[in-house]
Amino acid sequence: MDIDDLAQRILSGERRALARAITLVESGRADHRDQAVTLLETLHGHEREALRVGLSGTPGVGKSTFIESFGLMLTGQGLKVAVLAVDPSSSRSGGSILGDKTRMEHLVREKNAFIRPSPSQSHLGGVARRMREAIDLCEAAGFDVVLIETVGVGQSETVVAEMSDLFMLLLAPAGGDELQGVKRGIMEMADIILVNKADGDLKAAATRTCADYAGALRLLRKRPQDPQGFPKAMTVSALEEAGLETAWSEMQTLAEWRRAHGHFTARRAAQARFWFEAELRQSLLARLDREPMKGIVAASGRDVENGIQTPSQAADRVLAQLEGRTPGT
Ligand SMILES: Nc1nc2c(ncn2[C@@H]2O[C@H](COP(=O)(O)OP(=O)(O)OP(=O)(O)O)[C@@H](O)[C@H]2O)c(=O)[nH]1
Ligand SMILES: [Mg+2]
Repeated sequence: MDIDDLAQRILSGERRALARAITLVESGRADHRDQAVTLLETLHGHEREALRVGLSGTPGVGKSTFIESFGLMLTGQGLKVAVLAVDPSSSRSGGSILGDKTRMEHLVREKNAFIRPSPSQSHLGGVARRMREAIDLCEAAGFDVVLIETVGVGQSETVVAEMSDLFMLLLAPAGGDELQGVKRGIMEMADIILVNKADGDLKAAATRTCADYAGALRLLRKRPQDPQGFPKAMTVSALEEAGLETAWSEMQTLAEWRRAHGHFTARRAAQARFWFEAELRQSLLARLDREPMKGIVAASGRDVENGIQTPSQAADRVLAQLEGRTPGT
């Protein structure tokens, strides 16, 4: 594969080249990994800054429908929109892929849109790296907005928030006045809460739910990266395409304020650092699972079992091997 050629085609915004590059970064093959690393290095510094918008919500809340309507509104304004999905549980069926593509049937056909379903990888660490790299590739291809969708399970929200400039939480109207058991930590990450399905019979409930969340948001500790009035809650209807323009203008207001006050760049810098450290830790652990370290770890484990070495002694010896130093020094 000619990596320079692929890089040029990505930079000129060719969607097929982008798709091919994402396949490359997703691949588990060592030679593909080398090519992916070369490609990302070639493109590094040529990316144009997109607005990265994370979007999370429980199954059925309307994420795909929202992205379809919202994405179409953006492409209608002449913007280029990429949609990426993080779904660590997608390996369960491999099915959310097809599901999403059919639910986004209009956006799929838009020439200024690019939709990439979840990879069928279940390990969140691997998913996170692939996602970050896919975002970089989308920026190299000149997309204006990158929407990163995740279904709210496990740690995936945190992962998505750590790679987004803005983080949206999508909620459904609740029956009574109870908050929907949204974990405090997730509320704290949200920049804008979108109460979806504010239409028909659900409209009144959506308005109430929105007011409840607006109240709950006011109780949270003030964050330095927010202007007056943020984080905020608002109602939308993905189905009836209502409130989408307001949502977009709120996102832009927030992004512009953060840009003007240095928070935008600072957040990206902190995220880059976070991912560096995450990757370093993950790579170190992976080395312990590979030969020759794997065998050394296993042998040390047997020594500890048999009382030949203490756990600390054995751990130090293994690390000494990794670092190329004499144990105990
Ligand atoms: N009334 C109403 N229904 C909606 C709205 N948005 C989505 N729905 C419906 O809610 C159901 C789930 O929508 P999806 O967009 O598939 O939800 P999702 O969050 O992507 O779901 P998963 O991919 O399973 O996590 C579908 O039947 C949609 O038609 C809305 O704004 N109003
Ligand atoms: Mg969906």
